[in-house]
Amino acid sequence: MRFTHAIVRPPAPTFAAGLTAADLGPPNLALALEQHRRYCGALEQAGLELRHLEQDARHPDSTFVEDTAVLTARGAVVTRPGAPSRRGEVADVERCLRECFTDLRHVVAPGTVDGGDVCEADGHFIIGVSMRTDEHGAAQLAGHLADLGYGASIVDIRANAGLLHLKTGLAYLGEGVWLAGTGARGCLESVRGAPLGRVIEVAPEEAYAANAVRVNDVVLIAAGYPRLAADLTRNGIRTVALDMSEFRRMDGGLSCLSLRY
Ligand code: CIR
Repeated sequence: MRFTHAIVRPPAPTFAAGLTAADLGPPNLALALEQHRRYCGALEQAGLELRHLEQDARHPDSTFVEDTAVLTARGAVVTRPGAPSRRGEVADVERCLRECFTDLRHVVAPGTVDGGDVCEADGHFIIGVSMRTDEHGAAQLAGHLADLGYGASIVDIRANAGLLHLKTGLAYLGEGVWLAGTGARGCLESVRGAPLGRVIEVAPEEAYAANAVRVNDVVLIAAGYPRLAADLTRNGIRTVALDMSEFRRMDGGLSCLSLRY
């Protein structure tokens, strides 16, 4: 699907206080802001008009806007993030979504969903039950998507300790092509209804790079993962590499920094 817009939010002054298990040391805020600016530039270059939310110091993880909603061409679903410290992030995002989506739905308690657990492939949505997304939330989201006319498959990724979210290890690049880390590849086998052409495997030492994102004619990838970059080029896929070092320290990847629609 072609995107025309994206919602983004720069990292907050409190960014270093966010949730992380990465053990890579605290992020440098100035560098994170610079990397975020470049990320925004790449989205604009890919043809998107950006809606910038203001920094939110009350929510250190608020730059990871992807987790707060699931956007489709027919409507939007505001999530209820699995981490209690992140629940308040949805208010500003919802306000922004109200201006562009007439059909706006919600995941409600006790369900939880993080948008990072939702991978769309040509109108079919794979929803990962994870540390953050639970069965109630996944079922609610699948119901909303069915109402909007979309199919969904629910997969359980909890046995995969390396996956915070489904999209930590899986990306759909369009035209039946997937990117999958070793832990996430198996998810695709149980999925019915999603286009399954080629799977490009991400080497274990480049696992972080599996969180890539297709934006119109290009695929944004994290800089510093030469094997994956070469594999994509060999497959005729145009890539744009972006430095993500400071977001990686906070367990965040490329897809989490925007909500595309
Ligand atoms: C968190 O743990 O919630 C944030 N520090 C990182 C969220 C990354 N989001 C994503 O992968 N969709």
